[in-house]
Amino acid sequence: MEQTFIMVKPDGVQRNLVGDIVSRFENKGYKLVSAKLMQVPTELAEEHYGEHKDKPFFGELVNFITSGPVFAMVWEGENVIATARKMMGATNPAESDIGTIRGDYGITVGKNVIHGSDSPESAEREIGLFFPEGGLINYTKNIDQWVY
Ligand code: ABT
Ligand code: MG
Repeated sequence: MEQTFIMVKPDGVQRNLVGDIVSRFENKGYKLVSAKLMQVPTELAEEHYGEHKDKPFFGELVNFITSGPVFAMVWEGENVIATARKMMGATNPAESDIGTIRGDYGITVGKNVIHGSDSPESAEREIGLFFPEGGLINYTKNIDQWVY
């Protein structure tokens, strides 16, 4: 089953948006297979954003993502990579539709609340970078067992 890397960025953690963002993915029907609150080391930030290393905003981007804890997650489900990007909305919150995470909570492109892998290759790479220990949980959900 497809998996993607989703991260609530430092602005989202500071603004208490972790619960809402987790709820959106749960309510959509996706399955959480790993999660942790972590401080991103500078080397990991530079590696994660390697594709932007020659851009003028690279330094600011690395400073931002290492400025406080992030909430790193792996979500699983059919078409989760592309659907998560739709749920997040456009990179620039000024252009994200209302109803998307960035459209509802973001204002500027430099601090856009959430990250999600943009392709299967990125997902595999980013899950490896942020969860090098592996240990993604393989389990089946059975709501009927708990609802009477
Ligand atoms: P990420 O999920 O952070 O990768 O964002 P997304 O994939 O939607 O957008 P990309 B293009 O990968 O942007 C990466 C980060 O760079 C920031 N950025 C981007 C700027 O600050 N200025 C710019 O002009 C552009 C194009 C936005 C993204 N992250 N943050 N935080
Ligand atoms: Mg990106």
